[in-house]
Amino acid sequence: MAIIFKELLKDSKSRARLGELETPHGKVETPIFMPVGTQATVKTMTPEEVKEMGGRLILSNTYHLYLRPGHQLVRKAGGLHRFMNWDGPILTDSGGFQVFSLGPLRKIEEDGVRFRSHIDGSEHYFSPERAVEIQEALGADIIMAFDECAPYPCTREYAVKALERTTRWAGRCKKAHGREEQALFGIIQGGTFRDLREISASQLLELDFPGYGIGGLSVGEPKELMYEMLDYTVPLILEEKPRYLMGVGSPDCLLEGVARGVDMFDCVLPTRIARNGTVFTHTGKLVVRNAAYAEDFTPLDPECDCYTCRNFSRAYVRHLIKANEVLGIRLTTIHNLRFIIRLMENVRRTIKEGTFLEYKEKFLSRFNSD
Ligand code: PRF
Ligand code: ZN
Repeated sequence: MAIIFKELLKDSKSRARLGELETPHGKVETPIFMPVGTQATVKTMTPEEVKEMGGRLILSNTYHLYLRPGHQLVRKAGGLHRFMNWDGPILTDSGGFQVFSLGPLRKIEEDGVRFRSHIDGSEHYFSPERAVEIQEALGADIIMAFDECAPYPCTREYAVKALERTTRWAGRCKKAHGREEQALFGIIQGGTFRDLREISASQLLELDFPGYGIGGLSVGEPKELMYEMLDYTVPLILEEKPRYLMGVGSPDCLLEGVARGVDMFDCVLPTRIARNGTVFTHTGKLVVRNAAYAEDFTPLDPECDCYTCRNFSRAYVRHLIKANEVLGIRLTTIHNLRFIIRLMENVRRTIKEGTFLEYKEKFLSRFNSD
C-alpha cells in the first residue's frame, strides 16, 4: 500500500476533517498546504528552510522536470527526493494542466497532447502512459493522473468531452502504473456543471484510486461558483480517500475548502506574489514594495512568528526589493509560506478543539480578500 489515509476527527458544524496521510517518506497531518517546488526547488528556499517553517509535503511538476533537466537524469540521481535533498513526501502533478496552459503551443488528441517546449520550442508528446512513466522515474510519493482541464468559461459540450477523455485517460494511467510504493490519484473534472461533476466523480470512483484531485477549479470562475462545485463534488468522494483541491489557493479559499471537506491544497500564490513584493497580513495583502512603507519600521505582519518578521522591518524588506537584492524575495517568500502554513496549523488545531468555524469566521472578518 503506497499511502494510508485515516480520518481522525470530523468537525460537527462543517465538513472539515482532521486526517493523517502516511507515505513512504513519513506521515503528514491534513488539512495540509503543499508549497510548490515546480523545478525541484521551492523558489529561493533550501529544503531545511521549508521544513523549518513547517512545510511537510511539497509539490513538483512533471512537465518542467521532463523538459529540464529530464526525468532520466533525475532517476539517475536517485529520484527527486535525493536529487533535491528533500526527505519528506513529494507529490508530482501530471503535466496535464501545464501543457493545457500552453495555449497555441499544444494540440490535444485522443491519444495524448502534442506540445512545444516553452524553453526552446522543441516538440514533445505527452500521453497518459508517458505521464505515468515520467512520474515513475521522478519517484514522488503521490503522482497524478493525466487529465484535461477545461477552461472557464467553456460550453457544456466542451466540458463533457474533457471529462470523458479525463476518465479514459485515468483508466490508461492506472493500467500503466507499476510502482506500487507510489500512490496514483485520479482527477475529477466537469467544469462548472453540477451534473458533469457528479458524472466525473462516479466514473473515477469506479476506477478506485487511493485519492482524488478536484481539478478544473480556480481557473477564473467566481469563488462562489467554486465553493458550490465543492459542495456537490466532495460528498461524492468516499470518506476514506484524501481529497486534493488542485491549484488553490488564497487564505479565504483554503478556509472555505477545508469547511467543505478538502484535505490537501497547493498553490504558487504565496511564493509568486512574494517575488513581486506582496505579502500576506491578517488584514489582507500588503504591497511592501510601495512607497508607503519606506519608513515603516514594523514587521511585515506584527502577528507573524516567521524568521522575517522576528528580525526585519517593512522598510528594510522594501529597500531590499527596490534594490533587487536576492535576500528581499527570500524574506517575503519565508513570510508568505509561513503565513499559509500557520493558517493550516490553526485550522488543524481548531478542528481538534471544535472551534474551526469560529476561527474561520474570525479570520475572514479581518482578512480583506480582494
Ligand atoms: N489538473 C491538473 N493540475 C492542476 C489543475 C487541474 O485541473 C488545476 C486547476 N486549478 C491546477 N493544477 N492536473
Ligand atoms: Zn512573517
